[in-house]
Amino acid sequence: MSHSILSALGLAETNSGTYLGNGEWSKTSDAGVLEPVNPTTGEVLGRVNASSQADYDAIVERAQAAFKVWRTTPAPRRGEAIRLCADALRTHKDALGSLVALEMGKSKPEGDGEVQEMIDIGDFAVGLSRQLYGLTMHSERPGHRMYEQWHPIGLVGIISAFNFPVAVWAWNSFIAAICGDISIWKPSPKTPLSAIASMKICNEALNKADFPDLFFLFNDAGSALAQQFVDDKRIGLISFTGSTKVGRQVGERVAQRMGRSLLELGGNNCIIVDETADLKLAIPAIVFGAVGTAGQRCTTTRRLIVQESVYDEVLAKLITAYKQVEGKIGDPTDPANLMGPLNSKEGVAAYLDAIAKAKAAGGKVESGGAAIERPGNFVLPAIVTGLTNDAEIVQHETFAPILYVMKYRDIADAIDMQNAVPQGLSSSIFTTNLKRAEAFLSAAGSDCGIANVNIGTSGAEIGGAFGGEKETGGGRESGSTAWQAYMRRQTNTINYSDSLPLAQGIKFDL
Ligand code: UN1
Repeated sequence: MSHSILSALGLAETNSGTYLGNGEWSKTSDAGVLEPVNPTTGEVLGRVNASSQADYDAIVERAQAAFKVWRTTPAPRRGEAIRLCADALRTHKDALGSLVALEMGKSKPEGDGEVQEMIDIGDFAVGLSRQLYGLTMHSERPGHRMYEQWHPIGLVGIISAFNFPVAVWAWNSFIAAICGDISIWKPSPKTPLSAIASMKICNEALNKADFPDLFFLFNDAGSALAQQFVDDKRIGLISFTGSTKVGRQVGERVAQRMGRSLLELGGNNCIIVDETADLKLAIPAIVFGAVGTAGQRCTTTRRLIVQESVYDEVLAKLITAYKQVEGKIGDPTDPANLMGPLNSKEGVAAYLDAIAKAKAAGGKVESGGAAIERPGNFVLPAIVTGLTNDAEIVQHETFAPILYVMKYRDIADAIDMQNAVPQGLSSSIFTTNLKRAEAFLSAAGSDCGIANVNIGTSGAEIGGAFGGEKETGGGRESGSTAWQAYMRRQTNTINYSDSLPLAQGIKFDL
């Protein structure tokens, strides 16, 4: 089964982890090997030869050469290149969705959904390639025109995480490409095969149509090349998705060299349910948010704050729904399953550690709370009650399906609780009360980058800007005006008069 998924995408038992451009994959075989593990069985899925220093040097040089051509290619023509990538992804959606399910461990429908996100951002990028608008200003001087334009910044470095092994690359690289940039990708060492397959699909489509190389790839056996990447002055923007701990280091180091960084770090996302909420909507939204992707989305629902008058009813309904999920945990490549394994053994250890800490702090495990006795990294999704929002474990993002359920009396307290965590990614309220919904969305409401009404915290559409505040890192990627992070803004003033008036009315008579 795993063999047929790999071979459908042209992957072999041993693969090069380095795409050098011009259809060329590096032959390096002495820079270490990555061995991604099937999280469902614990078996090694395949081997990936890591990149050498020489590979890295060649990639950056070739990317710089490609940029010289690409930066003056008309943006709508750049859009055409991405249209071809999106079309190729449509052709390979089923196979790539299966590979994501196999290697990452998310369910097959979610793996397909992740590829759909790539296709959607591709379509968005095509349209955007005709809409990289700058503003025109009225000059204070007669006979002068002022406007701004957006130019590409050059090379974009993408460091992505295992949980969205392909979509986050597409969010960054497709938008960067229509902006005129060339991107270099270092994927998670846990999901290199999904990265290699994505590169093959997109670069083959580009090569066939004689486009220059827009996307490069390297895999690092340790962290030496990744560190060099972060410190490399030739990389104008580093877009990093991962933990707050590592993201803080990346942000500091990129700032040290006056580069730009785009950080997508941890979340501690919360749903508020008030006494007017439609529970037919709220319960499935909470369950998908908390259990989907086995709790390994940065947008996963980790906290639930329920008005005290409906608390017992909501908790009972959730426990019933969790029992239904428990019957559908298994091989993620089987589309009948709702939940697969955690991606790694470390993920299981973090889950068990968080459950132990929650219990030690006085928490009660209402559902789940244990690993499942079978091969692979399977756990039962957990519901924990009895902790306060300021408990240390509740304040912490554990990348696993653990939901802390709490009570509130007044909506103002619920909003304060929602905001009282270090992270600020996604948030929702379930209510049919218009005033409460608007208060939640107001400047005095949720402090997150994403705030929703009557839908859950996860599963954002690509059309909006994606990202969050505080320890989530402040970056925005994907839709809306997130493209501006991949370009440099230039203000232009043109004098078409016969005199040289100075701004601010300054006189400087020679
Ligand atoms: C992530 O978990 O890193 O909003 C990204 C969502 C997805 C993206 C998540 N569209 O849940």
